[in-house]
Amino acid sequence: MKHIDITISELAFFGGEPKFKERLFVGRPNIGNRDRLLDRINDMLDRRWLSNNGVFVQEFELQVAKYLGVKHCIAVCNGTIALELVIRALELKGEVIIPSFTFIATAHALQWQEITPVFCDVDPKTHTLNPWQLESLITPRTSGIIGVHVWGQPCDVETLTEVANKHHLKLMFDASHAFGCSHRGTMLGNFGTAEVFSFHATKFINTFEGGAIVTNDSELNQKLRLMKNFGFAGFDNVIYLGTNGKMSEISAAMGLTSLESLEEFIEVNRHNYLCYLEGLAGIPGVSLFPMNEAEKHNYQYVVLEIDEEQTQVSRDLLLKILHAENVIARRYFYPGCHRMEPYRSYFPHAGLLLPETEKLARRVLILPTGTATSKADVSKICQIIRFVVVSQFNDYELNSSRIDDI
Ligand code: T4K
Repeated sequence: MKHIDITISELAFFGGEPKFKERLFVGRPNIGNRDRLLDRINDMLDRRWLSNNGVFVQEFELQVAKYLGVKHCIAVCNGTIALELVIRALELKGEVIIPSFTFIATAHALQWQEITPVFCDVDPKTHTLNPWQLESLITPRTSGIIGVHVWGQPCDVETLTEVANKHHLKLMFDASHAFGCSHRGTMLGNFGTAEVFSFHATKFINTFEGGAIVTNDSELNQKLRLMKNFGFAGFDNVIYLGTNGKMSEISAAMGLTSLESLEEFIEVNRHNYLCYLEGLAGIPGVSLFPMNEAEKHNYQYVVLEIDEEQTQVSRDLLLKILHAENVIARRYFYPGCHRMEPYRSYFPHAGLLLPETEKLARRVLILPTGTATSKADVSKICQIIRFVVVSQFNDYELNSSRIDDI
């Protein structure tokens, strides 16, 4: 690991030159084999078939289903529409229990259909739904549960399934982060009645914009296929209420190209993760969310947890210092869905039942990874963090009002 010398005054936060000339982003897209992509785009143009269940979409659906070992894959235009479609197809209504510690789309997909998201706390170890608290939130209006495999970490699917069965609730999963991850040897995508993936540009497998629903339920598959295409069953024949959730051919072309490099992307992510682990080892109060090496994982989110009492440097100060160095780290999912509109106005006291979510939202920082992030980048990021937390920074007479001013 190449060592860089840093002094306080050289930090960009205090007016020094940023350590990175170009900004380093979380969620920089993986591109894959450009020639393969361009060939596919040329084929698509030659065929003059750009959308509506074209050959690339069909091939993409087959490959995703095969990879996950699931019966049906329905490719759609993004992960949010995928959630909305499943919620509607399962006839969820009234209240649905979800974690507040998730991307806002999980909550919005419900509220959009006038279903109330009821926010449940998460287990601080796994960052996923706490099934024990969940049971206490069930009311006569509850119709379902949406677990989120946040960071690709599987929910406690066994307990959630038990609770759902016991109370006759529908169970689905938002697996937006979890393509390529397994639970007890089975690929995520096989749990609940249906699971939803996002293939947004920022995901390690991307279709520019895109998503997919996977299910082993053949009846649900038929229904979803109608729903994503306005309810059309052949020319001029609408037999169901639907919307436009179709994936385009150019998206599927990108998806197929992405899938060809899947193992390589995972290897790069894993390598970066291990470099972060090594580079951050031993810094008091700084830890990386652990990845279970016994399972398949995509390693697409590098999740740093800052214990402010130990570091004496707040997560938000560290964020500002990294941003000044052109490392655009992110605070997913600050401040928690319950503190965002419209939920903040609807449920102003929701935070009282969400202590772990509130703590997590204050301690998590996501660091750049993926094919656009090199080993040298990771090393430099780690050294900045180490310097800020461990070395002279703590001795430096930095008064807090000065930090607040920035
Ligand atoms: N459920 C969960 C649990 C999710 O995490 C998400 C999406 C969904 C549902 C909904 O799926 P989609 O409908 O999006 O398919 C980003 C993504 O936009 C979002 O897809 C993702 N989760 C979320 C975790 O991260 P933002 O608000 O951070 O987006 P944005 O545009 O700031 O992008 C993040 C960074 O990526 C930027 O700093 C710049 C970089 N970037 C982005 C794009 C689009 C690039 O370098 N190149 C690009 O082309 O939400």
